[in-house]
This record gives sequence, structure tokens and C-alpha cells, in this order.
Amino acid sequence: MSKLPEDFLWGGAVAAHQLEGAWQEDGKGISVADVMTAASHGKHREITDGVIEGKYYPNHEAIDFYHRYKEDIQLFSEMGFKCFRTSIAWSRIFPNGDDQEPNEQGLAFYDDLFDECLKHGIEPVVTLSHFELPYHLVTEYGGFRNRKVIDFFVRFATVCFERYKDKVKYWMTFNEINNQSNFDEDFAPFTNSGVKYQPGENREQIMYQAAHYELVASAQATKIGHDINPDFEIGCMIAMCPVYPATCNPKDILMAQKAMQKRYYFTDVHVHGAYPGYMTQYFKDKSFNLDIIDQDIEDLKQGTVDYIGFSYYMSFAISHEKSNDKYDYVETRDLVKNDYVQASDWGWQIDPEGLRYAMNWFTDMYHLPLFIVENGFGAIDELGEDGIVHDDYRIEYLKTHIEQFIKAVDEDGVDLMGYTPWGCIDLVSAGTGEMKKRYGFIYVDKDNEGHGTLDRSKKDSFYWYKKVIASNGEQL
Ligand code: P53
Repeated sequence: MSKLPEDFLWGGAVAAHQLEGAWQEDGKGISVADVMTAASHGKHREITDGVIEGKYYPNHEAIDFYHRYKEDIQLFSEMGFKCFRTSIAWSRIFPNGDDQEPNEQGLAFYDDLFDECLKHGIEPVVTLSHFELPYHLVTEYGGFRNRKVIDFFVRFATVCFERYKDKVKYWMTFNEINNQSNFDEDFAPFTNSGVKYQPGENREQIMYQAAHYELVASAQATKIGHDINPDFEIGCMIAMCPVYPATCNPKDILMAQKAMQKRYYFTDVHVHGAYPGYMTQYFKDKSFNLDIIDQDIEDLKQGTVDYIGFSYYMSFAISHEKSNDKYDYVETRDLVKNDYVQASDWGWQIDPEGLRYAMNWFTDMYHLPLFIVENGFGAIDELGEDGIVHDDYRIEYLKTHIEQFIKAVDEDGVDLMGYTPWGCIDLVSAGTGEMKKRYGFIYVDKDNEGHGTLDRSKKDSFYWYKKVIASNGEQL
């Protein structure tokens, strides 16, 4: 007897900009992902002013899923996927973001894509905004610094809900909305919110303002979605990296607690429809003068989510030493190495038990169903002499994490809807723009410079995952 429910949603996850390519086809506008170059571990992606000739932008072609999705979904189906998580590229539907009418060719593409999934018995799970803001909203409005962008997002969400209401049941609003709590770096504010900072600006205050507008946009959209189809399940999407205290020094404990509040208050707003007291107090203490109007407070209350979607790759550890006596959290400054866990080639601390811990934490805090919508191991794959990738390291990573989430369900009573490992087919890394940081069960022949046939081939993990799904998690 399997320890997971019979209708458990096994699948895989991707995002439009990381695999579709076809960046200018069928009326698509430029998105924030189209102006980011490729980098590597330790080197940030460059965010250019528009698309500059002669620079390499890996998302422009990506893995050409736009033209090959039938072949790829066939492979997902062969693995036995029950669901497939992808996003709708906002700039395919509203090329500039502020257009009055949607682009029919963009809408038709996702009709075909979802039909193809359903034909194979695969339930689409759809993120509305996954690091794909139309670039025009950055240049004209400053991204989510601007209240007007709420309406543009809500218009986009409404069009999608109406159009796909009979094809898509599971939705998420903003991917990893809490990444931007790392406001010190340029990547998260730009990909989450289309925010570019000028020198000397108060980055933290701007981040809280942009996040507030997004939370309002998410709540308004969630309310409208529920009105359009009461059967919709609409979730938030949180990047979960639990923050452990480096020691049992009470100062480290408090520091970890404060860091958790700063990284995860987003979930409180999504779930409870209101800011927790510690955040409103913090805004006051810092004299952040945020534009939060009465109607926003009402909107947040009306648009709470049905489940918590989250990604889990790693855990963090933190020490109080560099912080001030208020334990203000600065992600780039305060995190420390955890000697009890190993790290990936990209420095991500691998911690399967941390997944079980995180699931219990979410459940204690919010009492909602959970959905693990990303998890996985970004690694360098080499083709063996037989032309096949023997990725036992990836199988090991996934196996140990699956064991832990089964314990969370079976021993701790956590309500878990499904599991969609990240990058089920190799795609462009969000953080570095590389191809060589691979997550897939399916290998794609393409390198960091953009060379390759784009041919697909099955890795060892492909056959392994197929067995896992067929046994509903019994055979790992
Ligand atoms: P890459 C940081 C920390 C955790 C998850 O990431 C993150 C990031 C951003 O890099 O992003 C999510 O490709 C994101 C996906 C992304 C995936 O994790 O940098 O939702 O778009 O590809 C893996 O290795």
C-alpha cells in the first residue's frame, strides 16, 4: 500500500522563458528574460538596456520547446506524468504589458499546449508570472514600483482564467515572490518585479513597495479567478530555504527567526490576507512610507490562496554576528556555511531533511495543503561512451528528498498535493543563464554558447522516475 494518496500529482516543472525560445514569434513582445545574458557560478547575469547586438541571450532560443512541445510532452507522458507545471509567457499574451487587447496567436499557442497535455491525461499546473514581465513595463513604468502595473497583471490573469477555465484547474500567481527579500543583488528584484535600482536608492523600501503591489495584484487575480471558476485551485509560490541558526546561542536563534519572518511574511499575506504585526512594526521602525491604501487591505482579505506551492532546493544557516542589535536580515551578509550538509557545484546546500522540516513548518504556520512545485539537482552531465547520461547523483538527490516528503505525509500528517521536480527536461538556468547546470530527466544537446542539435535523449533518471511514479513512490 502506497503511503501517498492515489491521486497524488506526480509530474515535472518548467517556466516558459527557460525553454520555449521563439522569443519574437507570433507577436511575442520582449520580456525581462530576453535582456539577460549568460553567466556562470559566481558571475551574475548582465541585465542590458534592451537587446544589444552581438551579445548572447540564452533565453531567445532556449530549447525551442515552442516548436517541439509535442515531442517533449510525449516523453513526459512516457514517464507517466500526471501533471505538468509551466508558465504562460506574459509577453506572448500582452506583448507590451499595457496593451488593451490580447494577442490571439499567443493565446492559441497555450490552447494547443494544454490540449496536448490533456490528450495524454496530464493536468496542466500554470504559473501566471514566472520571471517574465513584459520589458516595456520596465522601461515605461519602472516595473512593479508602479501601482499601474497591478491593473496590467490583473488584466492578463483575467484573460488567461477566462480562456483556459475548462482546461486548467491548478494556478499560481507569482513565482517565488519572496526571492526579492534578497534586495541587495540585482537579479531577484529584476526577475520578480522588473525593478532596476539607481545608485543611492533605498533598495529595501522599494522592494517592500513592489512586493506589496504584487501581493495586491495576486489577491485581486485570485478573487477574480474564483469568481470565474469556483473549482479553480489558486496557490501562491514561495521559494523555501529554511533558515537555521548557526548555533544554539539565543542570539543566533533570534536572528534565524527574524530572517524567517523577512523571507516568509509573503506567505502570511497570501494565506491570511493581511500583514503580520512584526512587518507593520518593522515598516514603522524603518520609517518606510509605503503606499498601502484601505482598498488594498480589503483586496488582500478577499483574495486568499487555496494552497501553498513552493520550491525547495536547499537550506540556509545564519549567524547574528554581522547583524545589528535589531537582528535586521541582509541575505548577502548574514548567511553562513552549514558544516552538516554538502553543497552542489553551485554552492547550494543539499539537505533532504530540510524539506521535511519545511513542510512541517508551513503546516504549523498556515494549515493549508502544500504542493512541491520545484525541487532538483542542478549538475554537470557528461554523456557516457554509450551516448547516455548516467546521472546516479541526480537520482540520489531526488530519492532522498522523496523519502523525506513521504515521511512528512505518512508520519507527520502533512497534506501534500503533488511533486513536480524542476527542469524535468534540461533548460536554461534562471540564476546563471547556463545550459550546463542541468536538472532534467531528458538531456538536450545544447551547450553554454548555444551550440548543439537540440536533440532530446533519456537519462538514467528518466527510467528511474518512471518507476517511482508507477509505484506511487513505493519503489525509489
Ligand atoms: P537555477 C534562487 C534560489 C532558489 C530558486 O534555479 C531559484 C533561484 C533563482 O536562481 O529559482 C528557481 O536555474 C526558479 C526557477 C529556476 C530554479 O529555481 O538558477 O523558480 O526558474 O530555474 C533553479 O539553477
